[in-house]
Amino acid sequence: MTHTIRTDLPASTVDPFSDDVLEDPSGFHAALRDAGPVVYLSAHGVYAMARHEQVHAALRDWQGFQSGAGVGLSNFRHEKPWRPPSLLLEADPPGHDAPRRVLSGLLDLRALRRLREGWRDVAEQLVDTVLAAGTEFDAVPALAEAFPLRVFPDAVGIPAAGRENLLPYGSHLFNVFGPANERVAEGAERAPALQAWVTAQCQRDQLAEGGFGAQIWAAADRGEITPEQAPLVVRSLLSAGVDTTVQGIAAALHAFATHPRQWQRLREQPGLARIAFDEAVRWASPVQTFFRTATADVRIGDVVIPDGEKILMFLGAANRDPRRWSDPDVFDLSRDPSGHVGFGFGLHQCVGQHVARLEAECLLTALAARVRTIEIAGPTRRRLNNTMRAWGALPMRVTTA
Ligand code: OVM
Repeated sequence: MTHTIRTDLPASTVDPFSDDVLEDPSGFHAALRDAGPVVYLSAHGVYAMARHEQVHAALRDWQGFQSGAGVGLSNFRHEKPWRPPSLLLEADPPGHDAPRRVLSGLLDLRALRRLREGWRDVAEQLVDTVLAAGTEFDAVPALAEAFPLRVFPDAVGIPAAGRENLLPYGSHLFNVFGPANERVAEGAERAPALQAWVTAQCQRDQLAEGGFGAQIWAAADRGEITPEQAPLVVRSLLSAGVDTTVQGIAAALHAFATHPRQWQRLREQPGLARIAFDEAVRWASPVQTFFRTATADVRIGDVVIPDGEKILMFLGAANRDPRRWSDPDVFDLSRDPSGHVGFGFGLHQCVGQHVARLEAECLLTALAARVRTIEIAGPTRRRLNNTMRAWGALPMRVTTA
């Protein structure tokens, strides 16, 4: 691949999607932030923002930095998308707005109240079962995967069969936002079957009465979206709602296992569970990056980003920018994490964030009532992904209360 060479702005030759960077991006993130407000990434011929101020401002400016040309490296102005684009994530107003309105209505705090009690019971049961089996376990499958997979697909209303496809589907989907590297190649073989399975779950006759899926179809009956849009809106739930919450919860568990005093604070004050989850999302940024595309020549300081160029937004770097946060690398329940960009910001800010917070709150509260101490019990392992900062294994040892 050849790209225009820009010599008039700070540049980096580092590939943000290489194994080394994904394993531990902190040094690269610091270098990007320090290089300037906009940095050219010659490995992919794209621009980058890693400081909180610029990332926040660009995410807010949906007119200047569009999503409709794709939020991955692939530019839909020139390349055919690998799947029909998301009506929310990969869309701009006005088309974006009706699907967004339907989902925000279904997933707002009030609408989720009916789920709280049941999810709390499931969390308590799950934690009791895990603890009954022993005080050493891998928290990724035992808790971080088990809890969302137990509550969320039921809430959407998809059939039980085939749910084991959700995580492999998500893993590939989040890889494909990056370059066509070996991670994408490894997932390519299974991708068509996973895609077909997900598409089939989005049809009206598959979706249980009362679930989010059926409610999306009901919104189509009321004319709020078209019947053609309904399955794609359901698909957004299945795409954005599983890996993200799994890895958000994994991040919170890892944070507490490595910050024992913060765990004690949560135990003393379980009402901190929601703040704790947002602080974990700031601290770990499970969704690390998304691209935008410049809709005109845009000037940032002395740099002009030309129309049509891709800009990589480093959410994880912005969330640890010392220009914005004091002691950014410290996981601290007494900080106010609001303003973090771990859920994005602006028009596209995570429409499922209340679902994610409710899941995390239920699980953390159930754990805090039963577990006195948590520590890492063996070698942890990352699951490298082009978009997500994910855990593959988190061996933990707990003592019970
Ligand atoms: C979607 C979608 C897919 C992946 C992530 C996401 C974080 C949305 O299909 O709408 O948001």
